[in-house]
Amino acid sequence: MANLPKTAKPADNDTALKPEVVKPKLPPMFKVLLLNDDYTPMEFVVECIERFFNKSREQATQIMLKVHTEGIAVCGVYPQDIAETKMNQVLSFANEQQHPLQCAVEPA
Ligand code: TYC
Repeated sequence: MANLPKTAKPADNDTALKPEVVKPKLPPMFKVLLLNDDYTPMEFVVECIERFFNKSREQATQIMLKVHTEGIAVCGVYPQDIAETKMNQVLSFANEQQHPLQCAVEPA
């Protein structure tokens, strides 16, 4: 800057050379929740969590017990389309087996 002649326009050069900052935009995330009820067997809930949320039997059991004792728990957090697909998979599977298990999606 100090050696530029008075007539030079350093701002033009600065703009041309400025490196572009690329900020990856992450999608909004959604929680998939399981709700407690008095009728769905614990084993069936564990099976759902293992199958649709890719959890180990131990993780699935902990999540099921959280729902059972606290009324609700998060099974996973995903972009909206994936969260809704998982919710629908749980609801279809529960319906097929005639269990009243409820599942919901909400913004994380
Ligand atoms: N409360 C159920 C029972 O005692 C078990 C259960 C757990 C049901 C989690 C739903 O999302 C649920 N059989």
